[in-house]
Amino acid sequence: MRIESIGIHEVKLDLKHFFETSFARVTYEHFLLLEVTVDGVTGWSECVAGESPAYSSETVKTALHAIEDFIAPHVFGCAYDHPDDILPSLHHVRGHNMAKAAVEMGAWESYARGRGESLSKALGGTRTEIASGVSIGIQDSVGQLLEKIEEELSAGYRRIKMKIKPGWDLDVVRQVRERFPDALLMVDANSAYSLADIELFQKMDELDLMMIEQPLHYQDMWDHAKLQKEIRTPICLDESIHSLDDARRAIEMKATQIINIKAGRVGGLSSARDIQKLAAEHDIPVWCGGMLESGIGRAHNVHLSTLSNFTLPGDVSDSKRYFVEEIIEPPVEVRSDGTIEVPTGPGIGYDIQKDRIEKHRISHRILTP
Ligand code: OSB
Ligand code: MG
Repeated sequence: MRIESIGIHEVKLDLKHFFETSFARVTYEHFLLLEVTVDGVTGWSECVAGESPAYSSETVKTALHAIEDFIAPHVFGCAYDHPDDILPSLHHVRGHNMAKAAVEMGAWESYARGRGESLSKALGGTRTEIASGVSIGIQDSVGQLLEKIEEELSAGYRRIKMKIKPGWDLDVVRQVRERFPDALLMVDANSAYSLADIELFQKMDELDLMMIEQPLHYQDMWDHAKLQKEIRTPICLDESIHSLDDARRAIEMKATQIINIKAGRVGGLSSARDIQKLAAEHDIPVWCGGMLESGIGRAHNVHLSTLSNFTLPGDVSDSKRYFVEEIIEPPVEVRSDGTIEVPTGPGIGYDIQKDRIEKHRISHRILTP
């Protein structure tokens, strides 16, 4: 395999509704789409680095810098046997997982297309449909949150994740639980708390949550292990896990009982596949996280979710919840039973709408050796 060129489209898409986490409220997404040509076949991917270094230290600009100045020049000089070889070949570039993942995922998509098989099949996935959950941001009022949850449950979603932050936590979640006694509920704190908040999480134990996602610091495992000893509700790590080794350490330390896997955060699809396998060997279930992706990143998530240890509903939901205009056809659709059918065509199996990408594009470059 030879990576011959990398096209980079920098895009901004407006969200239909703001999305608020403990760290920020966003009204649009600013991201990169990559066209990676390998042996004459072009694959598409999405870089999940955001405009600001809020979820992780990577940003759109750092990803552009890392890809243009370090990652692309290196991969152009390599002859690979398989997409699995790309991430290890970049070991001399520290960090920048989202930038590396974007290149690797584009190469994976090209690899699957070249073989005439779906990305799911190329990855070794077995599911023909995946179970879908939703992530609901912090709202302006509890009434608004209850209304949204009602809507998503009637649309068929299998589980509801609520974002929490200090001041929007126990009391809000308690009201949600009272209103929806049987729903599968979980919360995501995006690192907004510390060990000083143990009592708050002990009180949450009464609310029958499936898990608490990343309550503590974004680089921590040790304090999560300490917190887990004090509460019954399983902790699920997101921000803290960037590699197979991180996953192993978190499991050994008992810092996580469930793992949220995002290919961008862990350096690509090969790493994501390896983490779900390692987790299975320790009876740790995983699910596919989301980064408010457009259709291209969303489609990658659909295929990744078909691997065998993705046994919990993920944050991979219907395209129509997100952007004013989607850039793939058909959009990713969730059926009334809360599942998404996995496309069987080559690669991601959705058609990329280049005219729409151009319409929302703010820069474009093509990197070649
Ligand atoms: O922590 O999982 C997260 C969105 C942006 C950044 C971080 C996260 C999220 C989500 C949204 O929870 C998931 C989605 O619907 O894409
Ligand atoms: Mg999260």
